[in-house]
Amino acid sequence: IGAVSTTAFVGIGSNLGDREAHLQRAIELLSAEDGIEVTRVAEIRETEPVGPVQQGPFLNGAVRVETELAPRELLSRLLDIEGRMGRVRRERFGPRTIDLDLLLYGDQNIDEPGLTVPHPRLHERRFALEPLAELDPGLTIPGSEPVSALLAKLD
Ligand code: PH2
Ligand code: MG
Ligand code: MG
Repeated sequence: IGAVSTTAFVGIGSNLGDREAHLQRAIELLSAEDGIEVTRVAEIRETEPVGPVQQGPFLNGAVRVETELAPRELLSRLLDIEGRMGRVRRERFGPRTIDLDLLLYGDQNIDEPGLTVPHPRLHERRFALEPLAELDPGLTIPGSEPVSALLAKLD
């Protein structure tokens, strides 16, 4: 009660199994967490896999949350939900049933072992920037540029 709340953005993705069900379930579990309120959900989109691994297409989305949790605690809830949903970590950047990434936490820039915010690859990833722009068209990435400008550069 009375805790200060911060607006944060979480990216979600899946490219294994019932991808849509995984995204919906992840959003439900996020909403059910104490200290996290999901305030807006971006449309889910199908995206071609980006990165070094050949794999199937993703469904990607993002949510805006209001949270009383510190960044570390929020991150650990995301990882906990991934675990509860049965995510098994195999190769880096490889296929996954569910991926919850902390994209932005207020206007903070954080660079600690295991916790980099804004997400380090956000700037180059259309599949993360587009849902962010939908959630908040005027959003600027702390320490960087408006999401709209970053998207324009990817064109
Ligand atoms: N996640 C990755 C690697 N590549 N490609 C798309 N389209 N969507 C993702 O969520 C994604 C990816 C590793 O986190
Ligand atoms: Mg990811
Ligand atoms: Mg991840």
